[in-house]
Amino acid sequence: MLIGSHHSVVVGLGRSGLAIAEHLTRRGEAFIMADTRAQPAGLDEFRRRFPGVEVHCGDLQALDLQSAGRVIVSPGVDIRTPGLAGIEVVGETALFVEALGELPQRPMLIAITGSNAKSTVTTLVGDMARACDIDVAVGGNLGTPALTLLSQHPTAECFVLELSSFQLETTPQLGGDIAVYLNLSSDHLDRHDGMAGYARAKQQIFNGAGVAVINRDDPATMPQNMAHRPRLVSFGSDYPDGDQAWGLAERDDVLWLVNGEQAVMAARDVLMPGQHNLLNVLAALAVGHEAGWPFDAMISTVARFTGLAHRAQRVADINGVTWINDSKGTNVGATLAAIEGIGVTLTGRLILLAGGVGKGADFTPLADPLARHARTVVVYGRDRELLARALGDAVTVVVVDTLEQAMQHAMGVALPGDAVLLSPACASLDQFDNFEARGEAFCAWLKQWQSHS
Ligand code: UMA
Ligand code: ADP
Repeated sequence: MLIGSHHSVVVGLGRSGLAIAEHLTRRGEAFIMADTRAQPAGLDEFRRRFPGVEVHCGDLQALDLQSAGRVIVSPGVDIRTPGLAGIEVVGETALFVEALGELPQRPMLIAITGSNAKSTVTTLVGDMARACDIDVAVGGNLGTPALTLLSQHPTAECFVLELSSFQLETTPQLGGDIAVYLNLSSDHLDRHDGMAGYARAKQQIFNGAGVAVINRDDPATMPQNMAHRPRLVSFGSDYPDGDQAWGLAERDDVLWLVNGEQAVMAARDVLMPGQHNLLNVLAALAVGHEAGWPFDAMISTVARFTGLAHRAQRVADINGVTWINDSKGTNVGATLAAIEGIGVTLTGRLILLAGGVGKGADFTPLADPLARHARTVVVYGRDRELLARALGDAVTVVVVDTLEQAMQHAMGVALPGDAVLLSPACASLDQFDNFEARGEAFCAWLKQWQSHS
């Protein structure tokens, strides 16, 4: 298909593609929609909503993308796809940034990335803003595309965006007033030519940033671009040095979240379990403080925030054993944080349930913390043998087929004071539709078990 330079091409007919299509239509800009699948799910609806727009389905090499005005790709589309490779592309977030700059009064932009904890911190920051009576719009990778947020909340004072590496990779100049980089661990390596490419994409969070909020415990979160130095604010698990730093400190046997010398709130008032969640709260407080929001409203928001479903959520207490649903633990970094974060809080030991699709990850970093905190690891699903081989020298490993069998085994071996933790370190797709379905199956089985006992 021949494309004129006055036509943009939008690739990916999903949520981002629809948001881009609506945005370009509002601006009266001509575009063609493309999707590499022969029958993308939203095709009929798209044709109904955009009757005049040409749609191309299938191989992108059939399109002459070189001559297109702009090529705008959805985050799920690999920029190395044949036909796209070598062509300059932007993403939906880049269009959002452009549109934000055209507003008469530019709202505040808070951008949050990291391998793990993005959704938790983004949601908490959004809740804090609302508690401070800020007109705020919250979305991005969390669910609602940034351009949709902008059309729904044209007068918002503040946008809080969760951004994935895929979204950052196609956003050359983000310009966040506050840019937050929570942590880096291995994930999505198939999309970024390995760890270096993944880390490079994440660093784009700092392009044009005013303030960088970084993690002192994770040096990979430091801005690397020497040509642009945002002001640094840090959080970490140690005692913070100065008022640009947030951390943890014990005072009279009580653990506090502190900002420099100032004790801000007691750790026991944080409802989400585990030390990793204290770090998440520190990051959110640091953001809110930089945004100029008052402490009292932020602290009471934290004290009400129970966390998101499927993220280290306590879901049952049966005969003194706590059952924790961390089904969103789909990579080694998340499971590591759950083991360390929850393990230290127990009087007993952990029984970890792990397994599914390992995405080629190296599971050996889990061995040491499991040796310290676990009674048993029960592995199930497609990559159970890989997990068993990586962990078997450090801890007792039991191999079963399904999550339900893993739960049955855990029920038999757990002692009062223990916690059974579902944090699979793997994707769920071999046995479930998604991580939510896996977490719901875990909770449903527990309910059924409780009603029969
Ligand atoms: N498509 C192609 N070719 C491909 C891949 C996809 O044409 O090679 C097409 C599909 O046929 C489909 C469309 O692209 O029609 C889907 O686009 P998409 O995969 O970019 O998904 P969206 O619906 O636009 O949702 C995206 C994010 N999805 C991904 O990054 C994979 C959503 O994050 C995000 O909420 C949404 O934009 C709004 O910003 C989801 C996600 O899984 C939750 N994110 C990853 C994660 O959190 O780990 C990064
Ligand atoms: P994301 O949006 O980055 O996937 P979520 O908030 O959905 O982040 O959490 C994903 C997983 O990461 C969950 O298993 C959660 O328990 C775990 N997690 C939460 N906080 C941290 C942290 N500070 N470090 C590592 N993992 C974490």
